Amino acid sequence: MARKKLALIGAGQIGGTLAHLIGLKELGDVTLFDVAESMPAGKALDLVESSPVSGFNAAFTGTNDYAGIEGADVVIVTAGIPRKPGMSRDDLLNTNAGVMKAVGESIKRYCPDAFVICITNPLDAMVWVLQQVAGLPAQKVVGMAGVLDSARFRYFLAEEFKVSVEDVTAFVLGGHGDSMVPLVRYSTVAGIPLPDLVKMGWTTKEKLDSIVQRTRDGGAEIVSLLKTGSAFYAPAASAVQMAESYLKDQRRVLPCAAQLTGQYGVSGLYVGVPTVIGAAGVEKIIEIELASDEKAAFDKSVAAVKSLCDAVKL
Ligand code: TXD
Repeated sequence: MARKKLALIGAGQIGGTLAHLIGLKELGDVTLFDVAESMPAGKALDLVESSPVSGFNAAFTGTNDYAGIEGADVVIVTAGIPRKPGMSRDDLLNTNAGVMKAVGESIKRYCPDAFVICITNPLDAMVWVLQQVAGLPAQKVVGMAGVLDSARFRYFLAEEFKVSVEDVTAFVLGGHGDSMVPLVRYSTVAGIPLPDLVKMGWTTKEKLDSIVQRTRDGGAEIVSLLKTGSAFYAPAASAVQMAESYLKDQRRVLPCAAQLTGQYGVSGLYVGVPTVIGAAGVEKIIEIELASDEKAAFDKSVAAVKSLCDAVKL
């Protein structure tokens, strides 16, 4: 069977890390695209020269011509500008919306059957623009944020409980912004919900609240430490997990920005919700029962996403 093809639109910090992880997991051939002259070709060559050492077989190419993404099975979009210290995710809105328009038109032209994962910020608005411009079915276009936000939440919880990160599950709903909704009630250590762990004396409500806030501020914490650029290792690992679930039909239950068509009382917006990702893309949107305070927080997050989308000028 021919190797799959993954096109990475944006070959910067996340794009290069995506390519490396895809190679190490031998998910398929990789085409890196960027507007930066010859940089994608340089990264592709450097990466594929690592293949004899790391033991993977794949063709890696870099291009400044969108035609290079022709026939891609998966497209991962990081094109645009990242945040600088003091900038909010929302400050990137119209610059990156313009980039998404060009990217969407190229996907429509060269690989309309692809599964598209958008990473570019402000994520919930960018994936919405991308799907509209590309004209692909909504179940084939998702945003990566929830896997990253829940990974951060899971890591902080594992640190607090001194248990393996693999035994911590976490639920994060809503937009990829300060209003994201980490759901304590549905997050667990080996199936034991966090509220029970408080009763068992493993932690306190105050500690959990500070972990929730640190999760919300996860991106800003990295940005302030790096001084230039934003997080890229965990975002790349998160998007690769989504791509792998699609390519291998794993049907992972992953929090993604998916287009809602009435679920949670929302229509026509992309919001972070639990989804099942398989060979058909978003195969299911899981609609959980929210308590009144959780619903209020979710609705606030949806309102923040809507105001971002309303502010997009294409
Ligand atoms: O969870 C999430 N979704 C977020 C997303 C997590 C972290 C970072 N988040 C966002 O991803 C970030 O705010 C940016 O919007 C993207 C990409 O972040 P990255 O750190 O990879 O940014 P870089 O290193 O600046 O890479 C962006 C590349 C860069 O090489 C530019 O030359 C290229 O995008 N670029 C373009 N490529 C194609 N077409 C156009 N128009 C273009 N403009 C810039």
